[in-house]
Amino acid sequence: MRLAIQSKGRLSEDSIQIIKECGIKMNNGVSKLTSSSYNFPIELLFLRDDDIPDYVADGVADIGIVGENVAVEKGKNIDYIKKLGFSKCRLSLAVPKSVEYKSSKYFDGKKIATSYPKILSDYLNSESINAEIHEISGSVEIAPGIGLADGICDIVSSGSTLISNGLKEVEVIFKSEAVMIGYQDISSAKKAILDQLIFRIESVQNGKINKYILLNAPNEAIDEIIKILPGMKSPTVLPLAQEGWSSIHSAIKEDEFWERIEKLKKAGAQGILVVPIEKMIL
Ligand code: PRT
Ligand code: ZN
Repeated sequence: MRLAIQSKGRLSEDSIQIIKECGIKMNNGVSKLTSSSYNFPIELLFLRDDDIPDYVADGVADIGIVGENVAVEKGKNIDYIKKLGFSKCRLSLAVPKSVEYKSSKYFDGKKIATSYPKILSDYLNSESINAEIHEISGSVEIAPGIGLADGICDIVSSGSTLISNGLKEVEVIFKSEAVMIGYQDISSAKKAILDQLIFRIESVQNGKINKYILLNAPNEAIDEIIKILPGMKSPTVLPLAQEGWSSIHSAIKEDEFWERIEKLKKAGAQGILVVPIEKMIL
């Protein structure tokens, strides 16, 4: 099965990382274009991100990892398999900071520079705004300053590029993150490999959002503590060497941890340890 990933850029490192975390080991081949694995039936194809949707739509690559912004902009016939949680960004409209902006109606009759004409025109149509789209391929943020456009539609992450170009973000029109896309007519043999890969990716993702928690508590407190800990099924309770005390083990979502910790302490928990989980199979 062929997986297309970005050869060099913002998506590359995390795309390779996800493969590594799935236990897939790559051969150090001589080719800069492809690399195959010696312990999983997969071959990586290194491409420019803009080309990935085309390769996947044509079935030259069976799956690919690309920003949703690029996948949707290309508008190809591809399957959206899975969001991957990295390279999060947004596509936003921005105007010079001196503009008194009240609503998206501001853009009626205006000129907007962007590298994302499709996503922008879908947005403008949905808002019934009649604006002129000026497509440029790079350095979109300088367009208003040189008189090329009244506003821009571009990728924003921290927002510092906009600020340093005297612009302000006024509308978020699309939210993006890295996604796995797939060829629509994938063979059943490759689909089986893909299912294995997805299973591994989900195990890694579940591991990342959960923590393993261990704590000690007097036996009288066990029932209450178990109510506070959601756990995978039910927490493990092991007797401690000290009479009348137990150790309780469970998994807890990282974002639930801080709100529950106070309750656990009040219920009598002591010596609380929270450790990372590498993989979690539900
Ligand atoms: O060479 P190739 O064509 O493969 O790469 P590329 O230069 O087209 O893409 P690359 O590597 O820059 O980005 C790949 C993907 O990363 C994008 O398609 C997005 O899905 C995602 N991504 C996440 C970003 C950003 N964050 C980002 N901040 N892509 C671009 N930016 C740029 C943006 O264009 C703007 O110039 O960063 C600037 C804004 O950043 P802030 O932090 O100043 O707001
Ligand atoms: Zn690109």
